[in-house]
Amino acid sequence: MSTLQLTYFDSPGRAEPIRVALFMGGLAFQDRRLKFPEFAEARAQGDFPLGAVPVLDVDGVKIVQTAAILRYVARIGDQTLYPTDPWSALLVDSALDSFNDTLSQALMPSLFERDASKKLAMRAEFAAGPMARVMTYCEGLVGQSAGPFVSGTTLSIADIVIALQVLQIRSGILDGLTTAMLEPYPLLNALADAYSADARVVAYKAR
Ligand SMILES: N[C@@H](CCC(=O)N[C@@H](CS)C(=O)NCC(=O)O)C(=O)O
Repeated sequence: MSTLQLTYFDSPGRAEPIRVALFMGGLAFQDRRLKFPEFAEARAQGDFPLGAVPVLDVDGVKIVQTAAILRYVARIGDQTLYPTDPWSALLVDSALDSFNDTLSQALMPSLFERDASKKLAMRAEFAAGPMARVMTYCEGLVGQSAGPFVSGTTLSIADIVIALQVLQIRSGILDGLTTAMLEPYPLLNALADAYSADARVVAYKAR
């Protein structure tokens, strides 16, 4: 069994789906959560291969890229989280990258905007543009499956990422993004509800 350490900020962000997948796989890991000054200091010391987190340290080898880490964690842990069938894996990868890459990158600038009105304008643009495109596409992917997840009844790493994003928007923590903006995506809302009802997710939240 490898020794695993996950480094990220002390926040959900890109690390939370990895933490959930590690938990679902029953994989012990050190959850290294850095305050921003600690992150900056560690980065200055060359602690992160690409200068960004999350970083998964596997037996002393530092690995980056959230999607790659998620697939690895699924393969060594709860293997139901990543399909072995090539078509199903393609759909999971496509949904995963649409949220973890396209949607996250588009949201990022507004997270750092300090001016409240500029932030709201950026969020409106985000919701009408990249968010609408990504959600419409993934709503279609889920619509082609038996539901409630991308791969039918089996929850995958893509579903973890999608659900956490939908739940974050629903929580109201992202100014300018509202539950009403999710109404055009009933299948993604249902996916998030099914995720929240999963016994492993309930246990993760209760730990
Ligand atoms: N493609 C990378 C992106 C990683 C990334 O952008 N991480 C952000 C946090 S969510 C980061 O470390 N930002 C700090 C910085 O670049 O200064 C992934 O999917 O893991």
